[in-house]
Amino acid sequence: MIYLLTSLKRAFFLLPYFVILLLPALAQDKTLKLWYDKPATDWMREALPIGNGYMGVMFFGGVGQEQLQFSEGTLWSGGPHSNPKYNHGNKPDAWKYLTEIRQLINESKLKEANQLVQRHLTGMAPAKLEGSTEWGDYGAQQTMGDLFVKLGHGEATPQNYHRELDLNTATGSVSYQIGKTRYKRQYFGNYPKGVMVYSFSSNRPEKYTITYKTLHPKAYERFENGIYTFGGHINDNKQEFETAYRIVTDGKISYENGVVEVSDAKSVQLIHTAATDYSWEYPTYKGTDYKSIIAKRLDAVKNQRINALLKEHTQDYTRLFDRVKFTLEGAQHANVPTDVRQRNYAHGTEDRGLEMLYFQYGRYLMISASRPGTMPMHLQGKWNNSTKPPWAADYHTNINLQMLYWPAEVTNLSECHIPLLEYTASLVAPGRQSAKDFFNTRGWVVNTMNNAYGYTAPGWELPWGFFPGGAAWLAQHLWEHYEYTRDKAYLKLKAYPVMKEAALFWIDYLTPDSSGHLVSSPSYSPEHGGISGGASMDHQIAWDVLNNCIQAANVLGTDPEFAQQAQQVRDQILPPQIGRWGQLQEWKEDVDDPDNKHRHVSHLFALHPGRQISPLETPELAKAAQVSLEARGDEGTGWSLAWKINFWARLRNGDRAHQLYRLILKPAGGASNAESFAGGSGSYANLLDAHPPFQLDGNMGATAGIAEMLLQSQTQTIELLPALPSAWKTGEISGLRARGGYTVGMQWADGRLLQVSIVADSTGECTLAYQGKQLTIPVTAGKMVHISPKDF
Ligand code: FUC
Repeated sequence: MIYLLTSLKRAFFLLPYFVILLLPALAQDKTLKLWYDKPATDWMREALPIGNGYMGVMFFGGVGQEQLQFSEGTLWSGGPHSNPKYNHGNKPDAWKYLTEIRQLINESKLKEANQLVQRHLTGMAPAKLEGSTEWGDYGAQQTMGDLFVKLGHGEATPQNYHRELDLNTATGSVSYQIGKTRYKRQYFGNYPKGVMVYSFSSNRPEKYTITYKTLHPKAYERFENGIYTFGGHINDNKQEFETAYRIVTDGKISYENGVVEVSDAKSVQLIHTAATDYSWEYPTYKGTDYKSIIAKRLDAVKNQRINALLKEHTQDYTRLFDRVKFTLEGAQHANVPTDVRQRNYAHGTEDRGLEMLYFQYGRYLMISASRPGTMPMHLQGKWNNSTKPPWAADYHTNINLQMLYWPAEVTNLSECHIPLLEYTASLVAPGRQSAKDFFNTRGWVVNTMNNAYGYTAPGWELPWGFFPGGAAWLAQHLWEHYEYTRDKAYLKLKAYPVMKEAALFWIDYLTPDSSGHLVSSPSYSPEHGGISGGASMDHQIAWDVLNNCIQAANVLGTDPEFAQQAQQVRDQILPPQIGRWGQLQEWKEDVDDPDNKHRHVSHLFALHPGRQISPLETPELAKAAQVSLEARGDEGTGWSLAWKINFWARLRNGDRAHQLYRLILKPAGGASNAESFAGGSGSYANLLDAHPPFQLDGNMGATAGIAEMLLQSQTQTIELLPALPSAWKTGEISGLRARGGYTVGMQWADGRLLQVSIVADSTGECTLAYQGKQLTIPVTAGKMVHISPKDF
C-alpha cells in the first residue's frame, strides 16, 4: 500500500493527464462545517449566523434554553418619521462657500479652508429627539429581539453535545443527550417562502416554553390558530413591524401572557417570519403592507411538512452555493472543533481545510443575507443584536459597503449583488439634492455614511464625513455587474443612467489647478489626513466612473458627445503621483508620512478595486503602490487586512496575500461590541470577522481576495493563477466567473497549472494569460473548452 501511494505520488508530478484523472477524487469537501462541542455564550464571538435574505438569526445552542436572536433588514430607527425637519442631512445653499474654500486652498490657507468646510460643507448632525437612540434622526438598523425556547429538562449536563453550521446545506443544528433522551434541533432559512424554520425534537416527550423579548414597544400580541403574533413599533419614528411564528407540534399547546407552552412533545417546529412597514421609496420610506406579507407567508406554509421546506431551501441554496467548488490538497482538520482548529492554525498548524472553509463561509453569508428583494447587507450583514449598534450598522460607502459585495460576481453569486445595485439606484434621487445643495453640480452623491432614509449629505464631522466619491464607487458595481454578465438591457435601462449621473457630478466638481490638471477640491482622503487640493482616491474614482461610462456609451452606441466630454475630463485629471520616498501619493501634495500605519489605504484604489494601475500596464505606478503598501504594514482592522489581500494579489504576490489571509483567520481580541480598534483584528470563534467589533466586510473582502489570487480579469484577459501562494501547491477550483461572461475552472499541482476549463456565455474569442504568456481561443456559447499550459 505504501509502495502504491509512493508510486502514485511520483506519477502525480510526472504525468499531468494522470493527475487530471486523480483530482476529481478531491470532490467538494463534505466537511465544510463550523462545529463546536459547547453552546455559545457570547453573541458576537460564538453564536452562529443563519438567514433567509430578509432576516438574520443567530443561534446559541444553549442546553436548557435556546436563544434565537433575530433582525430584519428593513427595521430602522430615525428618518423622516422621527423628525419632520429631517432633510437627508442637506444644507441648502451650502455650495455658496465653495469658491472661497477653493481660494483658501490655492493660497495654502488649509486651516481656514478646513474651518469653512466644517461649518458649511458638513451634513446635519443627527437631531436627538425624544425617544431616539444615540443616532437620533440619522437612525440605526435595529435588532427585532430574541425568541427564547426553554426546555423542560433545564440546565442539565449533556453528553455528546454538538453544535454546527453546515455550509453545504445552510443548516444549523444542535444535538446532545441527557440520560437516555436524545435531543436534536435543526435551523434553516427558506428564502423562497421568506421564513426561518427552527425544529426541536427528542425521542421522549419534552416540555417547551417559548417567549419573545424585544426592547421595542408592543402594540399587540396574540396566539390564534397555532400562530403567535407580536406587533410593535420603533420608538422614535413609529415604524411598525410584526413578527410571527406558526407552531407545528405533536404536543399540547397553551398560551398565556405572551408565553407559549408546549407539553408532551416529541417534536416542535416554529416557522418564523417578520416584516415592517418600511418602503424603499424616497422621500416617504413608508407604506409596505407588512401584515399581509406575514399572513401570506404563514398561509403558504400551512400544510407544508418541514422536510418539504427543507428540500425547497436546500435546492434554492445549493443552486447558488454549489457553483463554486474549491479544494486544496494538504492538511485538513475538520474533525477538530472550529475554535480549537482556529487557535491551532494561529499557532502554526497547517490547515488548508480551514482556509477553504473561510472562503466558502463568505459565500454562505452572502447567500444567507442578500437576495433579490431584500435590503443590501449592512456593516454586520443582516446580523445585528442591538438597538444601538456600532456605526449604526449602516451603509458606509468609503470602503465597507463596496467590500461587502466584492465577492458577488467573481464567486458566481451575481443574483446576490442585486440588492446593492438596486440600493445604489435608490440613492440617485436624494443624492441629486445633496449634489445641488453642497456642490451646485449635476449628478448625485453619497458620502461616507448612509442610512435607510437617503442620508446622502457629507457626514457631520471632519475628516471622516466628507467623501462625495461614495456614489461613483458604488456606480462601479453596476458596471461590474454588466462586465460579468454582459447583459446589455440591464446596462441600458438600469446601470448606465446611474453611472452617467455619478460621472456628471465629477465633470462639474473637478476644478483646474495651476498646472491645468483637474483636481478634487476640497477633498479628504477617507478618514485620514486633512483637507487637500486633491485627494488621490477622488481622482482615481472619478477616472474610474468616467472610464466606465465611456466604455458603456460605446457598448450601447449612445451619447457620443457625452462620451467625448467624459474622455476629455478623464484625461485631464491629475494622474497618480509618485512622491519623495517612492510612494504613491495619497494627496496632490507630497506629504505622505512613511511611518503612518492608518487602516485606510484609499490611494491604492486605482490598483484595487480600480484598474488604472497594474504591474503589467503601469509598472512604475504599481511599484509605487507597493512602496506605500509596505510602509502601511500588515496590521489593521479586519477590512483593512482583507483589502491588503486583494492589493497583494493584484501585485501578483501570492505569498504576501496568503500571509494577510492568515492574519484574518487569527483569533480576534478586543472588547465586546465596542467601537474600539484596539485588541486586534482577526476572526471570532464563529469565524465572523473582527474589525473589532464584528463587521462582515472583512469576511467578504477576504473571500474576494482568495478569488483574486486565483483568477483576475480586469485587463480584458483572463489571468490564471496570478498570485498562487506557495502553500497552495496542489488544488482545484471551479465555477469562478471572469469579466466578459466566462465560467472558469482550474487544476494545478506543485504550483503549476495543469488544466483550465472555460465555458463562455456567448460565442466569440477569449484571451487567457498564464505566467506572462497569452493565448486567444475561439469559444462557443455554453460549450466547455479545455486548455493545458502546453497550448500557450
Ligand atoms: C469606516 C472605517 C472604520 C469602520 C467604519 C464602520 O469609517 O474607518 O474603521 O469600519 O467604517
